[in-house]
Amino acid sequence: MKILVTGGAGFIGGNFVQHMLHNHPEHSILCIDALTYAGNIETLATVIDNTRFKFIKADISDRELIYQVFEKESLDIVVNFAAESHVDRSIENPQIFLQTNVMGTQVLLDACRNYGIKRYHQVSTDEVYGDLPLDNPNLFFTETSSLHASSPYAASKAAADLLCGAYQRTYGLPITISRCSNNYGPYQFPEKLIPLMITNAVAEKELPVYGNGENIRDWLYVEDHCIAIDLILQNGEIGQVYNIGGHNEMRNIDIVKIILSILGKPETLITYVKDRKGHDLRYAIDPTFIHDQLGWLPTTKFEQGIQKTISWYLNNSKWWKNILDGSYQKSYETYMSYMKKTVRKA
Ligand code: NAD
Ligand code: TDX
Repeated sequence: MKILVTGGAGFIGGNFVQHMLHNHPEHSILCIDALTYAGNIETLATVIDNTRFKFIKADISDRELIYQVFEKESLDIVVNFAAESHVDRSIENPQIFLQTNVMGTQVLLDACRNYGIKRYHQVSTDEVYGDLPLDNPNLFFTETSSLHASSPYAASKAAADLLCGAYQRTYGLPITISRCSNNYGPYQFPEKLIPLMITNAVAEKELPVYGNGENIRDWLYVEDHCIAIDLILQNGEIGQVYNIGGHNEMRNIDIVKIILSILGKPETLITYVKDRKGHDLRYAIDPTFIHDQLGWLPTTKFEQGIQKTISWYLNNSKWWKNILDGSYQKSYETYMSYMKKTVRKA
């Protein structure tokens, strides 16, 4: 099978590309990514020479270019990770979120209609359900919970999900959707809670905790998310939404304290700052459906996952330091000149 992975130079997409190439020698992967501020070709360093992997720099909302890609490559499956993904940025500037997350998804769906694919999978988020109260731990999001997006980011993801559902029903497109809780692990851009806290703690900089730090997120190790999507591609039911989460709810402040403790840094680095506008209180996924239907369960416990993640950031400081000093944005040109060199040699 030939799989198009969009957004593969980002955090989860990059982990998914590695997961698929490693576990499925029968598949080849074409990755397209616009290399926005969140995309980093260095995330794909371990696969760039793989003969079953190819990278094209492209914006999913560029209809002409995307159609050219579909025309040229005989694609079987599309997995759409490409998105503007940071809630705080969506509060500052919602426009690009609608452009990429909604219009970009529509271009991909239209391309799938025109060129025929076996499966389109939309990578969505639990944020489309809004939030849950802090004082009722028995409430969880299920696949039938109603959509109540709080941030422009969440609204754009919910809009894309509705579009996917509509294309499935109206045009019979073979679509599946997954809605996952907060991911953590290697290659996450250091603007999100866990990598920001790790990299700031290493540098002994302040750790900004929004509000009182009591908001709750349901953390999932990124490899477990990749395994779930892999299973949905293999055995998922067309038209179905799958919630993915690990029953691993934690308060932000507790996460920050764990990171400081593992790194041996003082809690005096914690700085309480102004709360995020519209800040969702609690996310919590009920993963019963994907467990019953596809046998999926998360395998990495938080205690192991956070140790592995911190070790990864300590052992790969070049990856995130290149981001912090901006030099990662020159990596694509280096990659291109490397590719030209290998073509000339051949
Ligand atoms: P990320 O920001 O790390 O990566 C996004 C990637 O998409 C980047 O490589 C970026 O260059 C690329 N991209 C952005 N706009 C593009 C465009 N117009 N065309 C092509 N590529 C473009 O995001 P992530 O955390 O890896 O999230 C991946 C997907 O998973 C997103 O759809 C997100 O909504 C969803 N999700 C993320 C989480 C999480 O905790 N990170 C949880 C649930 C769902
Ligand atoms: O500096 C910070 N301080 C802080 O207290 C940051 C960056 C975050 N926070 C809080 C806000 C949230 O309650 O930590 C929590 C997690 O924040 P983010 O890492 O920004 O994630 P979140 O807003 O929960 O959204 C994430 O999960 C769902 C991803 O970014 C989304 O792409 C995904 O859909």
